[in-house]
Amino acid sequence: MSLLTITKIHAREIIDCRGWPTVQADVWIDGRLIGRADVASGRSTGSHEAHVLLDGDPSRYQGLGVLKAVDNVNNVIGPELVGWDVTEQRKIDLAMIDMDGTANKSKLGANAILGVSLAVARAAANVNGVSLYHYINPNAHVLPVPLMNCLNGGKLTANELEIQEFIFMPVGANSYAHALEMTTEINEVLRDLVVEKYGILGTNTGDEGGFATPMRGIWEPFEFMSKAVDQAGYADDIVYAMDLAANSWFNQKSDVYELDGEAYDRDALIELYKKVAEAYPIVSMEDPLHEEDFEGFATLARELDMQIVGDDLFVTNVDRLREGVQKGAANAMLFKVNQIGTLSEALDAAEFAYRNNYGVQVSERSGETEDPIISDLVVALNSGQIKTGMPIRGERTSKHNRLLQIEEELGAAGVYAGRDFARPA
Ligand code: 2PG
Ligand code: MG
Repeated sequence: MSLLTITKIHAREIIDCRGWPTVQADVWIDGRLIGRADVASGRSTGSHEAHVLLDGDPSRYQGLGVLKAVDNVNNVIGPELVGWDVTEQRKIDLAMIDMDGTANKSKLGANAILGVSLAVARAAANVNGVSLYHYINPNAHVLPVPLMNCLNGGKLTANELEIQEFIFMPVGANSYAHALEMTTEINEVLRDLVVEKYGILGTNTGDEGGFATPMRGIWEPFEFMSKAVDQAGYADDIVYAMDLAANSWFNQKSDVYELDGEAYDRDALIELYKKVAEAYPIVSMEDPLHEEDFEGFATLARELDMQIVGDDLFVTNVDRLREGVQKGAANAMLFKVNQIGTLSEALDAAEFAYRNNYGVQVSERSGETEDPIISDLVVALNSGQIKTGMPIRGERTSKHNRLLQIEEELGAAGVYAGRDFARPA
């Protein structure tokens, strides 16, 4: 037995920021607990994501318990991996894929497999005495631009706004710390503007910390955001983005998008996007069309001079991304480890994206825990951009605070991506 040998793997059921159960996994090396990781979960999920194994037992957590997934770690995966070298990430991930044997990890559960995969990576970094981002990539050095989704709608709030996330990006900041400073100042102005028009209840927040104000349509949120940015004095430093999560307001039966009382076919919606992009400096749109419309995503990538990100479209899956690349659909991939279920496969997808000149945007899930692992992953990937919620809820602040630590750790070697967020130099 070497000092790198896994001696025990143990999982437990914990809760995420919605109070829903999820998996936490521990990896022991040489008789000591060395690595721990939590699994995040989505609410506005793509239909091609890896399978989250839930108990379905209505007597606990309305069926949302994850004791079966926990049991699969403790009694199936764990015993099999005892004796393995913790630094063999890829072999371990492949072994779990093999043990599961299904295309979407539905037997053991992507939540079980991912918990182990991430905890193994953490343990390997810790046993080597280095930060996780550095363990994954010794050349990691890019601090990402945070995508601040300050006005929220869709499935992540209780308002009528169809579009899920209205985002500002502090590209003119000179560091991550400076980006956070700008963010807070802008958000406080935005809060005042919201209260002025909608009263204090308008500042209740959604799952990711943005205001869930009863706004409507696509124009009003931009009016508010740009006013807040102007008043805060940052007009030259801020650009805008959206996660439209268009699946959730696409009517499959009638093949139209239903937005603020109007029905748009694909072409009409693209025309609307063009108009909004003429009026505001929008640099990135995620899921502007429904998850099967590769053709429409290709039109957008051709006709709009901005980043088009596939989330539900690609689900961090190399096969979906390959189809996208072949068709010229979008030009960036959202990176969510739990969409695919192992760290190795998610890294494969990012590498495939880069090789085909697609950008990579690392993302939170709406159901997060305090575990800041995506902050290490975004730096490891030198991706240049992270979507991780407004820094006003604990499960979101943990990511921002981890990035502040990493920025300090990297010191002069670190570079804030700024305006190069889509393709950091
Ligand atoms: C998204 C996310 C996170 P969820 O659609 O991008 O912002 O939501 O985790 O619910 O899929
Ligand atoms: Mg999304």
